Amino acid sequence: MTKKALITGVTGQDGSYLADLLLDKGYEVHGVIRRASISNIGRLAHLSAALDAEEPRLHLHYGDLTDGSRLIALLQQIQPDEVYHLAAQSDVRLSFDQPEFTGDVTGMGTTRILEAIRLIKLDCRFYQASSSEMFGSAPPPQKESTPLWPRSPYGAAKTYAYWVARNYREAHSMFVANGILFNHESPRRGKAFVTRKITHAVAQIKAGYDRKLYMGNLDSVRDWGYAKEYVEAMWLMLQADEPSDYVIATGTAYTVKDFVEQAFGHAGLDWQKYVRFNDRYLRPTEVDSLIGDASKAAVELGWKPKTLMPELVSLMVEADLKTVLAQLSE
Ligand code: NAP
Ligand code: G4F
Repeated sequence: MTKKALITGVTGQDGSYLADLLLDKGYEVHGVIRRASISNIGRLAHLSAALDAEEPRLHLHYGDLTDGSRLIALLQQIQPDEVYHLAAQSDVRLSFDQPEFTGDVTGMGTTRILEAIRLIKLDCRFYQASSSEMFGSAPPPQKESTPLWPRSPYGAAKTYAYWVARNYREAHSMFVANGILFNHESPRRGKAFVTRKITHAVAQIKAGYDRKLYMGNLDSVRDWGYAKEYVEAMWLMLQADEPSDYVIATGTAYTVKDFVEQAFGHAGLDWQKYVRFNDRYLRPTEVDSLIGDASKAAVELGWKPKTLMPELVSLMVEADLKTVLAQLSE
C-alpha cells in the first residue's frame, strides 16, 4: 500500500526537501499551500512532473494554519498516514514586530491541526517542527532535557506548540514526535535568514554589483547543519517504534562572523570591505549561543550529520554564484 503524507509548509525550505525525500521513497505527497498574489511554489518547480502527471504523486491544496475548518476538511479528505507539520511564521526578528500573529500561526496553528486529527479520529503519525530557539538563554550544549528559556515571541510560540504536541501524545495516546532542530540551511533557505543573506550578497558582489552588506549582531553562535540531511531525521522520527522528542544538530559552533569570513573568503573577497553594521537587524533580546547535542538521535534513530559548516558555506556560495552568473548571461 502506498503511504500518504501531508506536509504543511511544503513551499518552505524544509517542506521542499521533505517532499523530494518522500517522493523518492514512493509516498503519495500532499502539501498545504497559501493563496498568494504571485506564485509561492518556486521551491517545488523541479517537481512539476510529479504534480502534472496523469496520476500525480504530488498534490497541492490551498489552506492556512489560521483556518481550522479547512484543516479538518483536508485531513478528512486526504486521510494521511503521516503528517509533517512544518508551516510557521518562522522569522525570529519579525516575531518581535508581529507577536500576536506569530502566536496564532506558530503556536495555535499546531493546536488547530492536532485537534482536527483528534476530532475526526484520524489514525496518523504527527511530526511537530520544534526549534532550538526554545532553548534561548539556556547555556549550551542543549539537549532534550535542557530547560526551555525562549527569548522571542517566536521562541515562546514554538515552546507552546512543543508542549501542546507532548500533551496530545500523553493525553490522547497519539503518535506525536517533536523534532528540536538546530539551524539548518541550504541554497533553498529564505534570503532573510543570515546564512543565505550572506551567500547571496557574496555572489552579487562577486558578479560585479557594487553593494554593501548591512548586518546586525556578528557575535552570536549557531550550530549550522544542512537542511537536506535534517529532513531525513524528521522521517526517521515517524518510523520509530515509539514517539519521542529528538534534538537534531551537528554539535559544532561558529559565530555569524565566522560564517561571513568563510563565505567572502570562498569567493576570494575581503569581507571587511563590504560588511557594515545596521541596528535594524538587532533583536530586543538575542539568543547568544545554540550548540546541540544530538546523541539521542544518533543512538535511537541512527541519524548523524554529514555536512558541517565549512562545506555548507561552500555549497551555498557556489549555488548563489551559479544563479547570479546565469542571470548575467541571459
Ligand atoms: P520557511 O522556509 O520559513 O517555511 C515556512 C513555511 O510555512 C512556508 O511554506 C510558508 O508558506 C508556510 N506558512 C507560513 N505561514 C503559514 C500559514 N499561516 N498557513 C500555512 N502555511 C504557512 O521555514 P523552514 O526553514 O522550512 O522551517 C520549517 C519549520 O521548521 C518551521 O516551522 C520553522 O519554524 C521550523 N524550524 C526551522 C529551523 C531552520 O533552521 N530552518 C530550525 C528549527 C525549526 P509561504 O511559502 O506561503 O510563505
Ligand atoms: O539566520 P537567523 O535569522 O536565524 P535564527 O534567529 O537563529 O532562527 C532560525 O533558526 C531557528 C533555529 O534555532 C529557527 F527556529 C528559526 O525559524 C530560524 O530558522 O539569525 C541567526 C543569527 C541571529 O543571532 C541574528 O541576530 O544571526 C544574527 N544576525 C546578524 N545579522 C542576523 C543578521 N540575522 C539576520 N536574519 N539578518 C541579519 O542581518
